[in-house]
Amino acid sequence: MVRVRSQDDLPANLPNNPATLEAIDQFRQMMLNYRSAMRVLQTKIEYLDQEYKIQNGHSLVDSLQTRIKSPESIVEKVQRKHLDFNLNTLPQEMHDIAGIRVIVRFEDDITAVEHRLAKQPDVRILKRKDYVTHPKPNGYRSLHLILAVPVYLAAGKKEVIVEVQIRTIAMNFWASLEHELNYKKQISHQAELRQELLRKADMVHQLDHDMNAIKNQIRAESNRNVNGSETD
Ligand code: 0O2
Repeated sequence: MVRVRSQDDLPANLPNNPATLEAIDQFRQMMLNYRSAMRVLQTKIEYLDQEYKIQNGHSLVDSLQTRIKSPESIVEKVQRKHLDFNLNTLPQEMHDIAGIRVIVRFEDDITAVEHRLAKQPDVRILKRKDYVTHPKPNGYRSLHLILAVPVYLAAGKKEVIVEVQIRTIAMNFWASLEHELNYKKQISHQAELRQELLRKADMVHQLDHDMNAIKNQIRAESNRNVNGSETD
């Protein structure tokens, strides 16, 4: 187990009592578990993308982002959602401490990634939130999967929860700007900007739909040509 070696490792104003030191150790171990699970899952997604490319001649994943929530952000979410700040129960209550964002080009690719992840024998899908088919009222679209991923510790196997968000490049473009608006408190005309973003969400949805249709047309034709030339 990781130990806090001395008071020197701690900020000066933190009480140096056994309960505090143990809580810090527990928090460090918890964050290590999240980092390990996230890496395991990241490797799995990279491999399934490479396998897809061998089979289909093009990539499934455009890019992949990983992040561990900072302690500040964890505390902020605990307060915002009125959760209990208890390290034993937090992993069950907050599912996005470790997060992977998978950015794909086309809407069809979202389910393709999901299906491949679902086939991984050691990954369990605990929860699925489909904001693609059912967008949030603000226009947010993305597929969220809450996954349990095994990590192997000195004490044995442990399942750790990782949130995977799968979305198109266009959905990600929209969500990153909307996220920026949420975190900027001093912006004037917030309500108007939100309305504007909601309208843009519709445009993003239409663009995703159209690009997917064009892609299907191109691929259907190129498949016909390949099959045609094989039978010639
Ligand atoms: P950050 O800064 O990205 O970490 P739940 O208790 O499950 O109902 P929760 O945990 O908020 O609610 O789950 P949800 O709705 O699946 O959201 C988890 C994460 O998805 C958020 O984490 C965001 O990253 C993203 N997300 C959800 N809704 C929106 C949205 O309306 N706009 C944008 N831009 N992102 C969204 P955090 O901790 O809120 O933020």
